[in-house]
Amino acid sequence: MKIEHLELRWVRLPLVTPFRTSFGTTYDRDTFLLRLVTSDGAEGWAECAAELDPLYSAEFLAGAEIVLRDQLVPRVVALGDRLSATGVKTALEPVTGHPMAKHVLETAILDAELKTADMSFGRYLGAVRDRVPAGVSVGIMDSHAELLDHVARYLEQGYRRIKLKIEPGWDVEPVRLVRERFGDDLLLQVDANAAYTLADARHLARLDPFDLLLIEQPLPEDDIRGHASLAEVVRTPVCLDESIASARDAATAIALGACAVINVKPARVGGYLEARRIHDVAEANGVPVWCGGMLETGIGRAPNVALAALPGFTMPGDTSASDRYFATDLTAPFVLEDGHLPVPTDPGIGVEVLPDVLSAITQSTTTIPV
Ligand code: SMG
Ligand code: MG
Repeated sequence: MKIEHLELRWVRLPLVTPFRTSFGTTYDRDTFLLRLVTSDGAEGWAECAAELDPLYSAEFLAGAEIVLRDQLVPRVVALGDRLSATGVKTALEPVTGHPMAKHVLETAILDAELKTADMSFGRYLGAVRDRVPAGVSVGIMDSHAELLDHVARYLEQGYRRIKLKIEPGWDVEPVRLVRERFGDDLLLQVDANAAYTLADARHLARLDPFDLLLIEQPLPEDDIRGHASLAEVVRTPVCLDESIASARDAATAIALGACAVINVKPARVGGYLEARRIHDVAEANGVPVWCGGMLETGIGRAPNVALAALPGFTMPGDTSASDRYFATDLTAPFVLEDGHLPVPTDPGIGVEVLPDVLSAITQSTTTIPV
C-alpha cells in the first residue's frame, strides 16, 4: 500500500455551549482533518485532536500541520510500498514528541488499511462489546445553579457518569452540591487539568467524603512523584491523563504508585496502537482504564468508541453523544441509546463525512505533496 493523495482540511464547528476548563474556554471546535487515498483505492480519514493554542498540552494545530508536512508525511512516504499502519510508529520514531500529529497520520493510514481489509476498528483492536456506556465532561460554570441545571439535563439524557472540571475556587463546593442533589449512586469524578500543586494535597483530601470515582490529573504533567505523594494523602483514586504519553509512562506511573486509573486518549499517546499497549499494561497490573475525549467530531469519536469497547475499559469514558458539543456533526450523529453509544461495525472507523456539512464548515484545504 502507498499513499497517492493526502490533503489537510481545516474545519470549524461552533460548540452548542462554551466549554471551560482550568486552562481556558473553548467556543468553537477548530481542527483539521486528514484525508488520504491509497494505491488500493481506499480513503482514510482522521481528525487532529490538538487545539488552536498549546494549553492542554504542548501541541497546537498550526504546529501539528507544519510537523506533518515537513517531518512526518515525508517519513511515511519514504516507506513507499512497504507502508502499513503497524510500521508508522517506527518510521516516525526519529521525530521527538508531537504525538497528536503522529496520531492523526497513523489513524488515517489505519482507516484506509482496514477499509481495504474490510475490517472495523473495533474488530482490529479487540473490542469485546457492541456498545459502551457514555460519560459526560461538564465544564466550569459561572454559578452553582447553572452547574446543577447542566448535570440534571445530562442525567435526563441518560449519561452514566458525570465528570466535573475543577480548579482552585471551583472544587469542593460544586462537588458537594452535585453529590447532595443527585445522590450517592451517581458515578461522579473530577478533572483538574493540572491546576494544583502538591501543596494543595490537604485541600484536595476534602474531596474524599464525596466518594468520587477518581481525581484526574490534579498536578502538572511532569510531576509523577507528586502524584505518588498525593495518592498517599488523598483517598480518592488518582487518575492520570496529561502525564501518560506512552505505555512506558503508564508502567512507570503504576510502578511508582502515581496512578490507580488511567485516562487513555489515543491522540495524546501517538495513536491507537500505543493506546492499546497502554490498555494491555494497565490490564496486566489490574489498573482500570477509560477512554478520554478531545471534543472530537464523529470522525474522531468513532474510533474512540471502538477503543472503549476493549475489555480493560471498565469505566465509562468521555465518549459523549454528538449533541453534547455540536448541533450538526460531521458524520451521522452518535446518539445515546439507554446511556450507551453503539460501537461502529463498518470497515475502518466505520463512519463517513457528510459532504454538505464538510463543505459548510471547511475553512481551507491544502494538498500535502506525496
Ligand atoms: O471530548 O468530551 C470530550 C472532552 C472531555 O474533558 C474532556 N477533555 O482533560 O480530559 C480532558 C479534556 C481535554 C480537552 S479540554 C478542551
Ligand atoms: Mg483530562
